[in-house]
Amino acid sequence: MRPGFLWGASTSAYQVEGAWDADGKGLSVQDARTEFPEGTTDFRVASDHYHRYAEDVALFAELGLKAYRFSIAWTRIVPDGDGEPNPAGIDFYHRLIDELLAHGIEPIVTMYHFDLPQALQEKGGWGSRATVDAFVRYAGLLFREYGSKVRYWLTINEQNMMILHGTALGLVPAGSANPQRELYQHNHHMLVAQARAMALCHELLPTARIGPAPNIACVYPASSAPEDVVAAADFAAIRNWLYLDVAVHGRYNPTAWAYLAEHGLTPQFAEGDQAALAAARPDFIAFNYYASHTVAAPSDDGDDIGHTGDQQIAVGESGVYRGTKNPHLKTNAFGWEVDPVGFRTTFREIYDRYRLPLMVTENGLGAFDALEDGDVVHDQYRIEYFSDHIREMQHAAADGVDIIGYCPWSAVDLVSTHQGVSKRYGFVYVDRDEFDLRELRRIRKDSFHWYQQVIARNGVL
Ligand code: BGP
Repeated sequence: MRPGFLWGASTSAYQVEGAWDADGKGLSVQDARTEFPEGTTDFRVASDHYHRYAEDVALFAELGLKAYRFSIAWTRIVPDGDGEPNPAGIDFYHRLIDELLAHGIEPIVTMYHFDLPQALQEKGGWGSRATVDAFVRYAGLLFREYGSKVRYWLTINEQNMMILHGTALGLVPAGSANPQRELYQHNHHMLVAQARAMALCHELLPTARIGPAPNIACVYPASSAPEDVVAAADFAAIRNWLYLDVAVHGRYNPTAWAYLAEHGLTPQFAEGDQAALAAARPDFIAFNYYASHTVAAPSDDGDDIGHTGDQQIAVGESGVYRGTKNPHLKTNAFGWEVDPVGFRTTFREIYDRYRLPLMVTENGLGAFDALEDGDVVHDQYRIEYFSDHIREMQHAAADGVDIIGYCPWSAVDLVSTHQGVSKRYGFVYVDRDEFDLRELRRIRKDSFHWYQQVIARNGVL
């Protein structure tokens, strides 16, 4: 890759830090969760990165990371989301950032990764415009505190997943009368919050770079039948472009807007929203990529909840599109379709549409890793996954796409959003299972040694 390429790795606060109530931290919606899809999931201790960050950063330095993408827990900085800041929480991220910089690792900061302050959630969450103002104030605080040290900012992680799977990710309480309608209003508020935060970043930190971080998937039509092709384009507009069109161009994607209008889901604009959306433009686009989706035209029987390409959540919407299995792709241990060539296509599609530099903020393989005698983890499957994806990323760069960084998921084992601690992603193994924390020892996996070589050779596989 080009000189200065940001070879990195990613985590998020609530999945890695633990210390859920330490040093004045407030409760987030993740801490307040009582039900988990796959049984007990422990975000309270997680990988205890909060207390072990120095040890972890030393491992990242040994790995050779040029960048580390992590999120700041809003509730460490402002425990109730919009009141008094918490000096101890602010200090933690200063220490983490200083440690990274001391090792020559560029910090890439996500401002919000699924962990809305519970106090804001109780006042209506993203359904309330007060949350927009709270986010912008929180953003200002981050820019003022860390702006002299942090060059790369990400606004909101996977906003599209929060909307598309809103009840699962806890945005809208189960039992709401019209969750979809509420979610698209939440979405609009997040888009406005993001635009205002980007504008504020540019005002306060003229040399910083800021961008959105959605999950973007390659979408295939199930066949060359024209109806399938239209359904795939509709799904891509609803899943991908709705979010990026607003972030980049300040206006909704017309296909997605037509879908919202047809289903009675269009959000209410308040005075000033359109101007706020139009006034901000990102400096780059970050995206998370795990899998592709294959989509067919809706069926006549109205049963369109079909197959899922990833996230364990069915894809399909009656009368709009139906998810199908892609016969050309293999699946991982959790049923996610693995599609490295789709990664190349996704780079090209995003770059063609927006002509902004691209950064990958997540890409990775969840697996049941086994710790063997002698403290080794032979995760050859992960090495293959990453080589295939890095190779395709290099093809995309050769195709002319401007790519500035690659931060796979995850730097170190952490708690999976949907599937607890048995599903692992890290280059570093954390010795614990669901109920037994052991000593949370860190063990370098085979993929650690492999990625170390890849970085040292600037991507030569
Ligand atoms: C993304 C999230 C991450 C991470 C990843 C893997 O959607 O941004 O937080 O969890 O997916 O998902 P999972 O943990 O469910 O396998």
